[in-house]
Amino acid sequence: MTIRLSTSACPLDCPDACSLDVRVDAGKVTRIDGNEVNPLTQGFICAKVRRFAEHVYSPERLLYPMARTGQKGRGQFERITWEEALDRASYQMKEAVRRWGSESILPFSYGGSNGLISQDTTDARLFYRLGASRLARTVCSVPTRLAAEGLYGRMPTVAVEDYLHSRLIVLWGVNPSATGIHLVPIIQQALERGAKLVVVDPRTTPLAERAHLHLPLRPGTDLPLALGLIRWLFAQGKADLSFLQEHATGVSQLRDRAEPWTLPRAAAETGLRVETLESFAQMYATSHPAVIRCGWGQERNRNGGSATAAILALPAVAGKFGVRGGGYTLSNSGAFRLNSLSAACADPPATREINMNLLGEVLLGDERPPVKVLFVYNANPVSTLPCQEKVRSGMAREDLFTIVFEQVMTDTTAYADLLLPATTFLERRELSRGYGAMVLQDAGAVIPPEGESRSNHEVFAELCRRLGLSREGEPETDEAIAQAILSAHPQGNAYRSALAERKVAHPQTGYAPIPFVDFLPWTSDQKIHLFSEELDRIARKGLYAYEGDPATSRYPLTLISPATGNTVSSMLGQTWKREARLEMNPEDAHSRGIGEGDTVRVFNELGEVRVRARVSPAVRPGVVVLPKGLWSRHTLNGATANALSPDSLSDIGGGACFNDARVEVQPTGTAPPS
Ligand SMILES: Nc1nc2c(c(=O)[nH]1)N[C@H]1C(S)=C(S)[C@@H](COP(=O)(O)OP(=O)(O)OC[C@H]3O[C@@H](n4cnc5c(=O)[nH]c(N)nc54)[C@H](O)[C@@H]3O)O[C@H]1N2
Ligand SMILES: Nc1nc2c(c(=O)[nH]1)N[C@H]1C(S)=C(S)[C@@H](COP(=O)(O)OP(=O)(O)OC[C@H]3O[C@@H](n4cnc5c(=O)[nH]c(N)nc54)[C@H](O)[C@@H]3O)O[C@H]1N2
Ligand code: SF4
Ligand SMILES: [Mo]
Repeated sequence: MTIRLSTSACPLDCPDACSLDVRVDAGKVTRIDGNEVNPLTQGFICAKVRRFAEHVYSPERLLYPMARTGQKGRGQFERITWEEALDRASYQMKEAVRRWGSESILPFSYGGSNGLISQDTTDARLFYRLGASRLARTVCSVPTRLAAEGLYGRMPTVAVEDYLHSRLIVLWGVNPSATGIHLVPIIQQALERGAKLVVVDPRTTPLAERAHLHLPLRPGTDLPLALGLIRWLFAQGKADLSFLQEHATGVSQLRDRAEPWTLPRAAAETGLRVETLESFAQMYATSHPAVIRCGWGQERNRNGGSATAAILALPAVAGKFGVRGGGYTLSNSGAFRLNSLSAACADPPATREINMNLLGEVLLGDERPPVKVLFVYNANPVSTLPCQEKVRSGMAREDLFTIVFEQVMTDTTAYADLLLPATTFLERRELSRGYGAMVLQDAGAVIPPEGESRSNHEVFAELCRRLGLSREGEPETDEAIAQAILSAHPQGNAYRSALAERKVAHPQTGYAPIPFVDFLPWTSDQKIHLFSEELDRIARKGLYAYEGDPATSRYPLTLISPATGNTVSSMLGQTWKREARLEMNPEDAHSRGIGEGDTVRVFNELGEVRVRARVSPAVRPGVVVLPKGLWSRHTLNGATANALSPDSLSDIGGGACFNDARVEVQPTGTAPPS
């Protein structure tokens, strides 16, 4: 039996971008582990990717193109050839252009792969040149990205390895134990060296249990908390005025907007005690170096953009930059300044833009032209979008032609007219860039494609050819696309030789650069814009303006849906066999007559989910938790948290409000005796 050891890189939607060792026995992947190519990986990876072979060889793997035979939503298909599939796809797109105009085509993609080759290359070329509607990819990280861009121009942020040097680590709206596991041992070591840990999260996450201070605030109240801290820093003479003088603009406007948020008022709004806020403020003011790991939990509500901007303003106001382990961490995806789009020769046309959070609304509404062809790839909208019932009804429309390009059968594939089988990252080349770890990796295929699966760039290049949209000499193969992406960057050659020598490249700034030592903000004037005019212009009610809690007496509980270690968004959901639980505080459970394991109805005006309850003090009163990324099979009635999340939008950037659902919970049955 032949055994081969190959290296690869994980391109899944996760900040850590692990470097991998893959063992292949007789052509099959038998073992996946971490190696040391990406220094952050440190030789270990998450359980999900260790078991990724279960996904590659899943009984639910899509191996051939298929066409719908039964009713929409039933998931009945027959095998067809690629030739037929591509003919049908091309025909449907051409017909849509002819009958309703090119904007009746909507490409729909998001986070299946964060690799640079499989998104925004030949796919963009196809849809841009067709003149299709454009998709605003708002389901995640738009408010955080815009806030970081507005204040700091998306400069690279503190490398998580440098947390070893921090004396205070603040985890704000982030749960690394599930969503970026390589930070956990680093925090552990920092704690052993005497660092303090603060966690701002409505739930007692595993790291909140070990924190010196946990602020279980009401969801959506991060803005008053951050502004309260900012006001306090100024009022107590703890703001670093000389740093601000030298490096920041907009200081007085920020102070004005923070002025109403005294600590007692911020405490009342966040549902925390004033003493807790005071302790936090004192710890933050007096600890050096101090770092804030800002996550995404706080962005997914009506105040998400301003809240993130205010959190990111804190290290500037308190003068935390300029030392190793001081400042903040958010996404580092901008650090490489690589751009697939330009390399693919794809220029966005001025066509209609559709906010992906409103997919259900758009499919059901009277938009002109109506969406007639929906092309889904790298995404699982039935599982991951708000207003799930609307998305389902929209996708069930008989006059909508839906193409789903996927690796496995999902809740979304059930609505397809045409199914195209996609390769996984082990079956194709990928150029992967981390958004936490500052690494770029180029990994070839480790095994041949399963069945007839094909990679994204290949299929979209072929569709371009069939529709007469290809141009001579443009990059079409993985090699040509990878080279074009690297060549489009002034440092491309340096990246290329680093990849050849060490299998990994780091950005120009270095692997773990120190903000304000190694570079200044990437804004036009290299200053921090604490009151970005642009953010103030685009924010719904102006920058740092707080919108109050939309809870009603009918739906008094806030439902949040954080990530778990079982899936990456919804990906790998088919390998997770257990029933999901609704977590609720004992106070909320007992007042409703709900006990551990009882079946409950979680509902609001948008829908209803039936699950069993887990009664736990790990979630604060007034908040209930159903995980992100669930599939139909994980609940008792087939609906998931997104059946309850609204399609209202965040203050900045039209982001999703997954953590802004208001619900009521009722018991429907008691647990069977165990
Ligand atoms: N295993 C695994 N890893 C992942 C993912 C996954 O699904 N599974 N998803 C990947 C993706 S796509 C992303 S975007 C990142 C997300 O990474 P994280 O931001 O860490 O993920 P979340 O679980 O969405 O949110 C983090 C925390 O925010 C808390 N939270 C909810 N509402 C609020 C609020 O209003 N304020 C504050 N302060 N906290 C709040 C939640 O309780 C949760 O513990 O993780 C990536 N990594
Ligand atoms: N309730 C709730 N919902 C949420 C969130 C939440 O916090 N709460 N978080 C949101 C967040 S942070 C995100 S990022 C979104 C993610 O939303 P999506 O991007 O829709 O979710 P994924 O589960 O990543 O779906 C990616 C799909 O692409 C497929 N895929 C993977 N690689 C490839 C490939 O190379 N080619 C093709 N054609 N397909 C591929 C995978 O099999 C998977 O089914 O979900 C959001 N949904
Ligand atoms: S999902 Fe994250 S932790 Fe798991 S292997 Fe990929 S990059 Fe590493
Ligand atoms: Mo995300």
